[in-house]
Amino acid sequence: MDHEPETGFGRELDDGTKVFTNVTNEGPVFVYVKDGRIVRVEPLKLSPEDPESWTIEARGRRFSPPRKALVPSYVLAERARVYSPKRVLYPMKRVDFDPNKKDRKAENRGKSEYERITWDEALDILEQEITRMHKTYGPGAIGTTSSSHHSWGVIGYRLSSYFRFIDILGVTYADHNPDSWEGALWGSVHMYGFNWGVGVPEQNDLLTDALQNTDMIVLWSADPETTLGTYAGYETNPWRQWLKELGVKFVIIDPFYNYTAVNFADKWIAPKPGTDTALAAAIAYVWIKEGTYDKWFVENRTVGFDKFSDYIMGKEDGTPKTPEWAEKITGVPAREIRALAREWARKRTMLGYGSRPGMGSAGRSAYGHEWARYMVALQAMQGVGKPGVNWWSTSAGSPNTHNVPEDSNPYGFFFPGYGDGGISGDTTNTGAARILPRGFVRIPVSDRVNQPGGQHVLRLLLPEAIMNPPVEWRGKGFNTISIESQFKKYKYPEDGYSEIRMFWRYGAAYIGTMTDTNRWVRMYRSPKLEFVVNQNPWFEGEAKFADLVLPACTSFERWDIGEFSNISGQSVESVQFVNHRIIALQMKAIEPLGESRADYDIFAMVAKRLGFYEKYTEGGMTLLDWVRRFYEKSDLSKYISWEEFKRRGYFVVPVKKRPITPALRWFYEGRRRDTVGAGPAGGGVMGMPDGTGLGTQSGKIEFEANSLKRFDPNDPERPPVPHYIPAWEGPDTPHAKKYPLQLMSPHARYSFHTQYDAKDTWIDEIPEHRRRGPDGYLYRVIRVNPVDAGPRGIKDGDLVKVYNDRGTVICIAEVTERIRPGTVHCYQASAAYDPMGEPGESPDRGGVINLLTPHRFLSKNADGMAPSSAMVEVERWEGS
Ligand SMILES: Nc1nc2c(c(=O)[nH]1)N[C@H]1C(S)=C(S)[C@@H](COP(=O)(O)OP(=O)(O)OC[C@H]3O[C@@H](n4cnc5c(=O)[nH]c(N)nc54)[C@H](O)[C@@H]3O)O[C@H]1N2
Ligand SMILES: Nc1nc2c(c(=O)[nH]1)N[C@H]1C(S)=C(S)[C@@H](COP(=O)(O)OP(=O)(O)OC[C@H]3O[C@@H](n4cnc5c(=O)[nH]c(N)nc54)[C@H](O)[C@@H]3O)O[C@H]1N2
Ligand SMILES: [Mo]
Repeated sequence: MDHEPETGFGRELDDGTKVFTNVTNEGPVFVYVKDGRIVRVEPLKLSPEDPESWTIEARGRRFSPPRKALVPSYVLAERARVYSPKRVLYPMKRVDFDPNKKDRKAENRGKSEYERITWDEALDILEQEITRMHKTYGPGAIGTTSSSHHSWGVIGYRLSSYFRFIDILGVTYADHNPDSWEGALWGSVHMYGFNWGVGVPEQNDLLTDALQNTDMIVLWSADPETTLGTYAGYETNPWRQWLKELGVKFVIIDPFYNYTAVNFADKWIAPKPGTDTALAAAIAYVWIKEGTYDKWFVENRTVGFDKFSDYIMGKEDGTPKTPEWAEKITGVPAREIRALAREWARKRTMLGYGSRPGMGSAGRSAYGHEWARYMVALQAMQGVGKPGVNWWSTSAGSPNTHNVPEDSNPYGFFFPGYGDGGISGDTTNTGAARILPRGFVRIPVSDRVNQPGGQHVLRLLLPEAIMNPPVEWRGKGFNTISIESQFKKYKYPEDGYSEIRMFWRYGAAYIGTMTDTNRWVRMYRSPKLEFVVNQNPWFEGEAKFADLVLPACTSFERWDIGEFSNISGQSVESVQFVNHRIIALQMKAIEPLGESRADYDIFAMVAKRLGFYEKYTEGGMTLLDWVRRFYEKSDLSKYISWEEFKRRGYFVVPVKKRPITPALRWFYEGRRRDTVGAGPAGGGVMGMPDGTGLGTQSGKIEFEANSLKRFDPNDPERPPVPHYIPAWEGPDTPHAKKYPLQLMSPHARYSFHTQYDAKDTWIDEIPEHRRRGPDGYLYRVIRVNPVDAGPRGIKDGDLVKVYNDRGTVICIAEVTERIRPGTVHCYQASAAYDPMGEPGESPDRGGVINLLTPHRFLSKNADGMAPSSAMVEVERWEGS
């Protein structure tokens, strides 16, 4: 669809170079375009005309942030990524896929070549197959899912254009597991509520609180220097510098000497992966034994402590959880555990578990919910909410204005985040309820209902659902509607629904990002999938298993609008992960490369063939029309004219001086909630209807969880009181005989999942990301301790075979003491699945470490992913 010939966007330099604005997953940028080509992408810098930055006064100093967007390294590779030789430039068809033959030669998926076809031919195939699905099988036959992530922009985001399309089309959606927060959602919420925030506790004003009051920060399975506040770029790096300058002590608990440790650690503690719960239990033991926990808080703000204490002190099972007990399990010396416990109790300490509290690889592991509950328990024992004491990972809580409408809160300024669902208006799967009444989207509710949507499936089970149905699981998607919603059982296929026969994959990352992913390869090659479509900007990963590949353009080739780091939806405080609230036009800087198209335009073309173009486009709205609507309906239009916004390309929300309301201070002091955030009744009310208390049954922190007691008081895998339970795959299970090394696969420093990996850009030449093997191929790096490398004859730079029963991956070894002995470390999310023989059965040299992770769930009734519990063996590989 052509956009209006509206002009006046961006500015022009003397030499004719145009400067446009855009927003990436990790921050806003200026885009320089000359002769129709992007020549440079640089971080957006504020000008003196932009509003003043905030200042925090603490301990005799004043702190103010740098006046530019601090984007991470990989954002600087955007230009290279747009022009990557891996781009899909035309619609492509697998050569041996014939839509007019019954035999689709599914077994050739992943092996066959592709041929260029026209958009008309592609649309013919889509129209024929979608119609055939509806007519032959009825509702449910079209399966689809997006990745957890996408490219930035509220109009183009996966919850927006894509959801609008599939909701009208009617599909079987593969729901997302709460990948980022498995531990928190299946664990922490049973102790402190915050289910509406996917288990992440509120973070309001904790930067101010920490600068003023905190003495020590414990980062537990958290590396904010690498994983940021998820979408906040390097905005918080100066915060850690300030804390350091003030003399705040940093303790890092991580089997890997992570980048935050490199920059800031005063103390590094390296437990064996998966044993953190035992370490935490021993800390609790020291506090109880020595009487150094906050007794007043435990008495007045928590329930069930007696039972918890019985477990810790050994009354329940005869085993006191002493530091000596924990030393045997964790490998951390008892004296270090005692020293940490004592210092923690003595000092005002922040605990960051995960790069935002609730995240962290340790929660994506066997019984990861128990670890997450201990993270809640420890701070509950130290009086969470009092000055300087909270759950905080140094990645959230700046003094920015709240993301709530100005007319509902004098300190608010509302601009939608992707979590509000953009143009989808989908109130089931997004936070659209927040924006619908404001007229951002106008189609009536009845049209937004995903017609066959009674059937859905958990994406983690998709391979089994396709190849070996039926399947059953607990919880639908993020399950945030109530604490109990995760207990509900679902099945696929639903009674009377068709199984999935066609799969429309929006994105191409899952072989790199899901677990035990040779399963995904086998699924794609099953004849039960009669037709597979992939829609992605690059030809990589799953795209190579599709019958039809649709070329999506990047967000530099289409219109959009977005705010730095603003998630909104379940996380209205996400605007406090950054230093300035920057809302920018995401300008179409260049024409889409080749015949690639904006996703919205692709969906509109298909909708036209199927007869719902008017409905999908709300009567012919272009992307730029939608952008303009979002400008008008948000608070933006109250502050800056369209003409000026077009010219400047961005707007910085002025900071309003407002009272500081640190997270959970109200809870500590027993007041009504005064923090702004999501939650029942949209902000004022937390757990109890009168606005006091947390979202648990008692309104207090529950050491013994009422919800779990009601569900199954005898569940040995997730008992009402949290326990240390040895992992189902670890150094003490039979797996270790054949595969003695623990594999860690956390989030990559130099890519956002698959999104900057293996695109033939300079990112792949960063030696901590990929390294060139003797054959010139760029392999992913696996870190091996000298203690493990030596006996295996592995030297730095050797190619190695990493394997277990699930698969084999060829990597390049980095021999380093940054990883504890017995453990190897390779970042997850390779974009390049590159099997050396039969797909799904042969060694992969693309570096897809998730071929090796287990698909078993956290525990019996907690159906989340646990990639962190994997055992492997590593040996030298001579290259055949
Ligand atoms: N081993 C291990 N595995 C993990 C984790 C771990 O810690 N360890 N972490 C888990 C977590 S927390 C997450 S969030 C997931 C992430 O897993 P994913 O969300 O699957 O990862 P991404 O690479 O971000 O996937 C985004 C996809 O969208 C595509 N895309 C981007 N922009 C556009 C666009 O404009 N149009 C179209 N059509 N496509 C686009 C990209 O090309 C890419 O294929 O991984 C999980 N997997
Ligand atoms: N650069 C970059 N930033 C990102 C992302 C990305 O892909 N790249 N992804 C974003 C997303 S979607 C998310 S959900 C967040 C994730 O943010 P997090 O969940 O916090 O990140 P992870 O890398 O999974 O884990 C953090 C740390 O846990 C450590 N760890 C692993 N296993 C264990 C263990 O058993 N015990 C202990 N104590 N530590 C352990 C790892 O070494 C790592 O340093 O990051 C976001 N930010
Ligand atoms: Mo995530």
